[in-house]
Amino acid sequence: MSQHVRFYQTGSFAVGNRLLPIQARTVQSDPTRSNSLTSGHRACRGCGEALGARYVLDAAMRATGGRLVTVNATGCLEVFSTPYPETSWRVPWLHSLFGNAPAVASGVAAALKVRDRGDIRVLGQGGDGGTVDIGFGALSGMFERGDDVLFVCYDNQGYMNTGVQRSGATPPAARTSTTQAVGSAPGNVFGQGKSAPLIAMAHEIPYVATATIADLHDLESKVERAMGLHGARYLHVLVPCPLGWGSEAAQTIRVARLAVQSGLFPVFEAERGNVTAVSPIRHRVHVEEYLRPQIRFRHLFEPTRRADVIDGLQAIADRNIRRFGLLPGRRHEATVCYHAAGRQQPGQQDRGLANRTPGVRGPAPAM
Ligand SMILES: Cc1ncc(C[n+]2csc(CCOP(=O)(O)OP(=O)(O)O)c2C)c(N)n1
Ligand code: SF4
Repeated sequence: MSQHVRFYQTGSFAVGNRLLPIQARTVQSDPTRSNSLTSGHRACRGCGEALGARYVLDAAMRATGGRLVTVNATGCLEVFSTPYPETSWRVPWLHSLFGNAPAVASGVAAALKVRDRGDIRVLGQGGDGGTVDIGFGALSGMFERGDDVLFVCYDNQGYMNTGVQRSGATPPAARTSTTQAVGSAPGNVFGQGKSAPLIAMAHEIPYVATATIADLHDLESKVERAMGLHGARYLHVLVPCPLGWGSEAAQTIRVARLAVQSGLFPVFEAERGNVTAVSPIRHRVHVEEYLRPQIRFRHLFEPTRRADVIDGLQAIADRNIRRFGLLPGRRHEATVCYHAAGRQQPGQQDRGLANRTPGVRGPAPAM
């Protein structure tokens, strides 16, 4: 007798792997996966970047049948994984400088093309300092030329490897070693910095996406999707850093999820400058729930609660929610964005990746 099984999803809303058909299971559940970033590295406990990189690289390896070269900017990921003469990488891996990983990745792709080895794919990777700030010109050039590279930014919202300095991806009010919690507007200033995903979209490249380590199914499928395309592609992954954020090592996934649920980190996909899919917020939280577990925001609660600053951050979250249409059933500010005149491509539909709604478009939000 057949029995109807109901799933009651909680927490991450992720259905366990064993309940999914084989083709829908995660790469990490496959015992024959490449194991690209293996044990023995020296990342901090609970490092979101190590987790994100492992999922990204194994997914890319599966998507390319193991024909992959990766280029790595200087930063935590490079430093903790390759203390010479040791390495945790089990893929062809090049260390570039802090600021030139996109250019080196472009060069590798060009060299492979010249040698008629276009079957070997290229993935560049770096932290937000290397990507959003110092490597940004090289990244923009890579986008502009349409080089056949997927560039992945592991966004821990600071220059963590050298002592938690502010980057262009550090959120307002966050304390870093260069934005101290002092004065009437403590921490990083409001209104500065930039959204690399939105700037990537402005280049109208084939694929731009954001993801977090709170939804690893989604992260893997975005990597697979990106590797199924050619040309310049960009993936921006939020990876909490227990050391720099002052969050518990055991809370890394939860903190990443709260960033999404609060609206502070919108998760979406875009093709040729149009947002084509978003991950809706199913359980909305006030930004305070995201801020509280992190010491970098402690000055907003002690010695007195800074309602004005918290409200400012909530306004950013609300703006993201509105503009990306992150709450299912709510109307969003639908507009078409990021088209140079005459170059508009039709928006494309969601291709069935988990947890997303298709066709939401909006102008530049604060991320
Ligand atoms: C031109 C140059 N300036 C500064 C440095 C020192 N440096 C190495 S890694 C790093 C910060 C890396 O930050 P990010 O890219 O965000 O990666 P994370 O360590 O946070 O993962 C800095 C400033 C360098 N190697 N080269
Ligand atoms: S400082 Fe942050 S990003 Fe670097 S290894 Fe530690 S937890 Fe990971």
